Amino acid sequence: MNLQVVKKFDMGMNVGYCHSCNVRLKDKDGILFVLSEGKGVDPGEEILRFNGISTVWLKMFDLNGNMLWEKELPDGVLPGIWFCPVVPFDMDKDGVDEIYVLNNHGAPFSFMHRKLERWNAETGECTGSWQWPWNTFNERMSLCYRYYIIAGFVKGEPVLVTCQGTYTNMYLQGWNNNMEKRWEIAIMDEDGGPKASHVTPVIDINGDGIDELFWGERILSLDDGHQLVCLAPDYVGHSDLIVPFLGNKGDDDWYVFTCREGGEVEGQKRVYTFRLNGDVVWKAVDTGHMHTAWLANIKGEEGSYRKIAMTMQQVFKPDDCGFNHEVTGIFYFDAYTGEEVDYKLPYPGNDMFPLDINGDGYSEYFVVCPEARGDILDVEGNKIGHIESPCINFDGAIRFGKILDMPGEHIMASSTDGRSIEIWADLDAVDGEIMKKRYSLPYLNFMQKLMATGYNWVGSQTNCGIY
Ligand SMILES: [Ca+2]
Ligand SMILES: [Ca+2]
Ligand SMILES: [Ca+2]
Repeated sequence: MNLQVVKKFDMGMNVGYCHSCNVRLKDKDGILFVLSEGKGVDPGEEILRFNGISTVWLKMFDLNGNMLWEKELPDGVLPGIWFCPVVPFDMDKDGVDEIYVLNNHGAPFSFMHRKLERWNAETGECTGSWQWPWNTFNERMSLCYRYYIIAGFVKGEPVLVTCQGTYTNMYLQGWNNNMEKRWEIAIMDEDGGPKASHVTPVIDINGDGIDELFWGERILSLDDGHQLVCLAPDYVGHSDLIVPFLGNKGDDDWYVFTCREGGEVEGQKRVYTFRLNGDVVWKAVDTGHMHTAWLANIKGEEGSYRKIAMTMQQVFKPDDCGFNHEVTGIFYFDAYTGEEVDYKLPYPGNDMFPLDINGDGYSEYFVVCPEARGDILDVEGNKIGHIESPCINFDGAIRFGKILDMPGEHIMASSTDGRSIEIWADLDAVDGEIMKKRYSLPYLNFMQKLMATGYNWVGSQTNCGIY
């Protein structure tokens, strides 16, 4: 493995909070960074603090590290993924993305001045502004400021989706390319059923040319917002993660892996894998808040690829600053059968992110716990590399996947001085059959546009899911 910094973007400021997404510019690709010098905040009542935050900047770079433009957002925009989602998307079909930004020209909690804005990706100029829906006005803060911007295609036509709410009432609107409202749905708390996930996979799951949005354990059509299937009508809660993945046993059928955070009731499990019709393939873990999860490819018998699922169970413990997450269990399962796998790694699974850096089809791990921060492990847990970065955390620029058009999967992280963002790649990587299959679908490459909305960047949704 020859792990090197292959791209570097100088932010000209300390990087505290940062998200980014891949952008198609006029004649080249670029990356848009959404960052601030201070910390990011979450609308959760127990954890939102103003101390240590600063204004949000948008900075557009080409892939040679040249900054094309930068703009400081008004101080009403709080630096947090739920307050300020940003999505690049070519709605007018001229081959160049526009940037869709949730801006706020008023006070931090304003509804009146909160606008969906369209910016020119080449110049940063604002070319359109629309009132952001007030749907969650009467909710408490944690419920009210959970905003997403999502995008996808309906038979080649771009559809933008705006969303409000995650845990109770949820409102989604689909927009045509002239920003005429195409559809609108409301999923009300009182109607029961699953709530949203923090991640938003968009993929044409049934091959009819219409993208579907995985909205928690519901699959919604981007065409008209209707629900194709509710995977678990009897589940009333939200899901940390929802991951569509394909069978690798020759059947090439879709599975959907999910783990649940809320809605715990006796008789239901906390970790599920479904078929697309809602049939349960396997389920596991009786109780608890399943806080993170991923899928990885490990070595099976005779060098075969064995897909496993990790999930972490935790409890909230109040502390001096809000609350902490105390890990109460880490589980590994065979992703197809749910059989518990005796898989040993040197660090807790929730402190590691799987990705295929060298392209050989097996996962490597990027470690984020303090004692080994930045280490790269092979699939058996041996250290094979290291990335020196001080800001490897959930606010600090982290992103995975085929970020660039290069072999292997890549890691984005902040530089040692904390003022640049770097992309690391293995210069010896060669894409094997699994990698080629994984990226033969448009899904993961398209999701790199949705990395500055929701928690999509955590595990980058998720590299090892597809194959
Ligand atoms: Ca365009
Ligand atoms: Ca479809
Ligand atoms: Ca690998």
